[in-house]
Amino acid sequence: MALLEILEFPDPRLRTKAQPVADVDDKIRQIVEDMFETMYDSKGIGLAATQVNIHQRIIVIDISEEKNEKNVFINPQITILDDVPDSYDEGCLSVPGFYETVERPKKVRVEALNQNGEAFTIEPEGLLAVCIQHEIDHLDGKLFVDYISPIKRNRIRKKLEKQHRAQA
Ligand code: GNR
Ligand code: NI
Repeated sequence: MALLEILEFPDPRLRTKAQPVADVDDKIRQIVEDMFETMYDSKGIGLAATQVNIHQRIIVIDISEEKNEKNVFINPQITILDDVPDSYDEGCLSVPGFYETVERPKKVRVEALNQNGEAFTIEPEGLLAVCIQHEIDHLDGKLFVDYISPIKRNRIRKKLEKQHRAQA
């Protein structure tokens, strides 16, 4: 078990495109466990491997109140089922303290492997659909701030850069 460091915007490593997992082995299962530990410790509902500087296509999510519903998505493939947009006030552990409304397709299908390497398909709606799309974006080097105006994005970037300088 280990807590991993979460990269913060505008760290350029968050722009890395993650590679597919070739084999769901014990090493991958260890990464998944460390990602859950890190996500729960940070009070997040999801975490993509990119955020902890591991550039493989691995996502963990738990949107339950009780924090007892682990969902693992390895090599996720997404299909938009309903292009009708749904807006949600999104936050991100890599953009701490900032929330902005983002529109995404309301209904998607996601095919992925679980931590045992077994394929499964879900058709999430609501918060789970939002979260999965947010996490898959991370694996492609994308952040929710890419959907907001450049003025707002630069304001957030400057505030976080200032915080990072103060911490250094
Ligand atoms: O903890 C998180 N909450 C959240 C709220 C609305 C939309 C998306 C998210 S994901 C975020 C954790 C995170 O940064 N995952 O990448
Ligand atoms: Ni995020």
